[in-house]
Amino acid sequence: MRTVEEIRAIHDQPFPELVFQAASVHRANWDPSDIQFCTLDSIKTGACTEDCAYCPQSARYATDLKVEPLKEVSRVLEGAKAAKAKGSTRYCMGAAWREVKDDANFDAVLDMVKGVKAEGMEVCVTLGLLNEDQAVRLKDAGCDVYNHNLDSSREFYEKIIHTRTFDDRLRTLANVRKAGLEVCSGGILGMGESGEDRMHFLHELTKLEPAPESVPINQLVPVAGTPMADAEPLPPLDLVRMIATARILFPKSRVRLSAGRTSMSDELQALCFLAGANSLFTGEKLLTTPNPGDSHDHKLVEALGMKIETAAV
Ligand code: SAM
Ligand code: DTB
Ligand code: SF4
Repeated sequence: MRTVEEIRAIHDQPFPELVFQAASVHRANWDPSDIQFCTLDSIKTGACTEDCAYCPQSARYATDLKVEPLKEVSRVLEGAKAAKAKGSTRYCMGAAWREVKDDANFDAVLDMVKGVKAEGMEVCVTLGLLNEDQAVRLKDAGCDVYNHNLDSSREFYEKIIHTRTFDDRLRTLANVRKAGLEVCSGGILGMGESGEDRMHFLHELTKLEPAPESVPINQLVPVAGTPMADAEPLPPLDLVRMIATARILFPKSRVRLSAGRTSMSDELQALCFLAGANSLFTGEKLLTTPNPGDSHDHKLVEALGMKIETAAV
């Protein structure tokens, strides 16, 4: 495992060296022309008890958000079919919950998992904290992946979230692993974290063993009403450096260029692909905020002569 200093040395290389190294690692492990399309579905929206300072779904902030209870299973399956028709091979269902409870809602989520799996898609869910038994139930229902982000360094995490701890997050990730699910874990950039926080965040991710199969890198989507509404925009080259460093640290993982793409130029996204990003969230919406949309993404992939990955891996 690399030290924080070693990670910083990778990250701080001259930009051409860094991107070349990342691109070399990328092509040694993946087809660099391939891009995975994943689609998000917010199956339960808003009214969350947590106080995550970046999140429009927290009940504590006055955001312009329509709160919605758990979606019906049939509506979720319609969404999955539509996403598949547009090239998506992974369907990721997110709930604004602090934690999973053993109730009828969880039973309904298990039915959603079974239904999406039956469509032949990779199934991912992100439901907050969970215990080992709940992780096993997800696995048994056919779930492939659990998303649970570390979000930032331990130190910065504890400044922006007070209703649970970094160690709670790590415990959930351990439960996910024990159940044999794949791990999807990454974070958010542009929240006001320091460069040091970013290095410690990556270091925490490298401490997960085995490595997460996917690493989503989100750029903060600043939402009016949240404490981060006026955060300074992330310098675009900072994003590319973090994508490239993640690619080098996680050669065999998917590095997903996640939230924040509506404020990125096509050229910036192309640079991220060159630096090793090989997965996107597609569709008109992320969970609650806008996303570039299918026609934009199909055009972008075509303009770059890249190809959408066709089958779930
Ligand atoms: N409630 C569950 C949890 O927190 O684990 C699952 C859903 S939560 C919305 C999933 C992830 O979305 C968070 O971990 C965070 O990384 C990301 N996220 C939330 N709000 C965001 C924002 N405004 N900009 C970028 N990413 C955001
Ligand atoms: C992840 O890392 N990013 C996605 C997914 N995992 C669940 C969520 C992004 C949410 C952005 C803010 C919103 O749309 O509410
Ligand atoms: Fe709730 Fe998840 Fe948003 Fe935090 S990130 S407020 S836990 S939905």
